[in-house]
Amino acid sequence: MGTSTVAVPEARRAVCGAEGVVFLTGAGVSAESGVPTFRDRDGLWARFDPEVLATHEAFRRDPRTVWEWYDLRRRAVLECRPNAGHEAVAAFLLAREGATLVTQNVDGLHHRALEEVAATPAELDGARLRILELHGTLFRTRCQGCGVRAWGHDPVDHTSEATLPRCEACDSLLRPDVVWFGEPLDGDTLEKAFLSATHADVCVVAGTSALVHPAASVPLATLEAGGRLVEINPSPTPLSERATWSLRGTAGALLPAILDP
Ligand code: BV8
Ligand code: ZN
Repeated sequence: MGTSTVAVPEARRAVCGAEGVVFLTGAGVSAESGVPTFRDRDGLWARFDPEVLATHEAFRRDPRTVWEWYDLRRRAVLECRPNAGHEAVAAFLLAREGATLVTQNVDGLHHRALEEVAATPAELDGARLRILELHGTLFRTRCQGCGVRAWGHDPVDHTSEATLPRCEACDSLLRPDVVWFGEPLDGDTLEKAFLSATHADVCVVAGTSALVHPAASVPLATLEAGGRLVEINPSPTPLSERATWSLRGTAGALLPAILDP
């Protein structure tokens, strides 16, 4: 397992020479865009604890505070821009039909990078289908009653329960269309993620503490099928000793170093 920068050219050769590549990204990939990660929470939502608020229990008990947190995150993310790491992955996805991106992030920055990098609408549509958002997205709501989903990033009036968004069809409370702790992930999305990981020659894991499951098990599917693992993270994680190359550095620097043509 190479951890020095000598390993970067080797990892680059493995990724660029691979038929099938699967990416797993976490909040660290968006850190350089100014989106605070979950575990080194500072400023903006230091006063909100994700492991308390990102639960159905919290939403049942206090939907107003949960919507306040998600509305704040939506507006913070809309002020951010994709960084060089997002752009390198987007360009790779567009150039390689055998590449799939599995992300835990709900900030939509991978999709925004794709829109910025894509040359034609057809290319964009093809690559979009190969982005799997395991934990949903900040920019969709889901009805608690009838399950209808809707895109949107209008500000939410969370000043009282009476002003929270409700379903036009059945008048139930709308929730953010994300997967909360203790909730199952979408079966079809999860199946596609593990299928692409199993068929990948290389898995590139970037910006995740690899603590949240089942997402953190996706790279293990590549290893168990005989593939190799490149990890990009300034700090070690539970995946580091399993990685073929565990590169200490930021996603904004190392993803372009590994992926750019
Ligand atoms: C489920 C959406 C079952 C909401 C999120 C014990 C063992 C194993 C599992 C469990 C367990 N106890 C409980 C569980 C299950 C639980 C879980 O895994 N808990 C963990 C905390 C132990 N999992 C679940 O509940 C999942 N569901 O298991 O359901 C089930 C089945 C059937 C029926 C009913 C139930 C659901 C998990 C999804 C939770 N939702 N997000 C929202 O976002 O508001 S998870 C949340 O954490 C985000 O998606 C986030 O992405 C994710 C993981 O965090 P990371 O992305 O890794 O971010 P983090 O801050 O941790 O790390 C950042 C990393 O970046 C660091 O390593 C840092 O060094 C690095 N970094 C920093 N800067 C940079 C950088 N890297 C590169 N470049 C930089 N510049
Ligand atoms: Zn409804």
